[in-house]
Amino acid sequence: MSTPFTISADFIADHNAPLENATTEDYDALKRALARQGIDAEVLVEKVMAFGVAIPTWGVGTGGTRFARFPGPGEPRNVFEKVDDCAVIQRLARATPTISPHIPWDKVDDYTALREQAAAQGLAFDAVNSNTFQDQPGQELSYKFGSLSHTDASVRTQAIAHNVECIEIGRKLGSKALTVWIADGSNFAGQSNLTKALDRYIGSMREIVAALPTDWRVFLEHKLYEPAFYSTVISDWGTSFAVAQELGPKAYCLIDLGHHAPNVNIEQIVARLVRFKKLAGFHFNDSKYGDDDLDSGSVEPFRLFLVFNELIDADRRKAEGFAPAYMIDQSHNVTDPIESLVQSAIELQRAYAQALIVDRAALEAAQEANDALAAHLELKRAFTTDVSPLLAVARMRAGGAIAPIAAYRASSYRARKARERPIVGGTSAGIV
Ligand code: AFD
Ligand code: MN
Ligand code: MN
Repeated sequence: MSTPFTISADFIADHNAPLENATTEDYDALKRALARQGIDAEVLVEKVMAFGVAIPTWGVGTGGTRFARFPGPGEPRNVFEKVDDCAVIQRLARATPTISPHIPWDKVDDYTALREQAAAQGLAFDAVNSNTFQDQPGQELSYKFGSLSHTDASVRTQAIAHNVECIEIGRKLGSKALTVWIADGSNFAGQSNLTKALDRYIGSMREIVAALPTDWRVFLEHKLYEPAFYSTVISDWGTSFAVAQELGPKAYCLIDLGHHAPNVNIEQIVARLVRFKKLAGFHFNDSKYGDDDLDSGSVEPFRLFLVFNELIDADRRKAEGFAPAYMIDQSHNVTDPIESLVQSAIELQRAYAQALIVDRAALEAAQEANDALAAHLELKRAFTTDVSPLLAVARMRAGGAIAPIAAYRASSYRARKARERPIVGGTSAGIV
């Protein structure tokens, strides 16, 4: 088989060439403006260059809803091709050096080969996501009525074994964490004993935690509804936190931004979990109504900024045990997934850079003096600063594209993939 087409460093450099002068000019202007506020733009560029968020393997395939999925041309047909797409995202935006795999969707015979293929393109593997929310072909027992919290012990045993297998696969890939999201819950009042279901989940999770290598963590992902519509077993951060406490020092709480009721103060949840040393990290996305899995920063960029504001606050305080893992979890239904993921990674960098611009001393002084408006204006000043030139310079210095979406479109990558990857019938990405 011929080597798959990719976007080369030379192509990116050529695309950057006519844009470099204007980018530098804009950056210099921003640098001067920031210097007047006592901020060194060069330090920010370095921090932005060091920022990394993991791409979920399912994110590079077209997503869907329960109504339909409209596949795009040239979709990756297996995890090796997903890695190729992740590599292109990283080449263009230089913000996504890791991949978060999903088992069994990404199961292969040779994990060393998969790890090496990723490493050859400068990529490593982040948290492994288990899947006990679907039945797989040939699976002995069904998850229709739950998995880790199922009433039947043999179903729980099967779900535990799957998670242990995910850990084994993750070890081969170089991961250090397992993310567990379960669809367990109920659709009718009275269907499930709410206390016993949680007890059974905790019992199952204890066995999974016992199987974790010493240097591994487990991330518990809560979600208030869907696919169960009356109750879910791990419904909210409070349940997640209480369970993580019972499970001990290897268990942490993962925040998927879409997994809360509308208007919930997510940044405050971040602060709480940091305070109690239980913040695992994030599945970044955006939403309007529920678990919409829209592109990060596309609906509520200010909320995203406020989340990063809490993260920077924790980082500055050197909060004990603070080591959040960043992942994207989006479903791209109407866009080219590569474009969405490139832009989402940039939006995350933007929120991060803006949060770094907050004058922490000024903010604290206003808070201590109960000057509500001054405190708010300090955040707004940072949030309304256009850091785009700074992000562009960070990408340029890292070898990425100044204008990543334009470069991607000019490369004809998707058209090339459409020819290289003829549809073989059904993709393994699933509907997420
Ligand atoms: C579903 C869940 C959750 C999870 C993802 C991958 O809502 O966000 O992270 O599947 O397992 O979308
Ligand atoms: Mn998620
Ligand atoms: Mn979700």
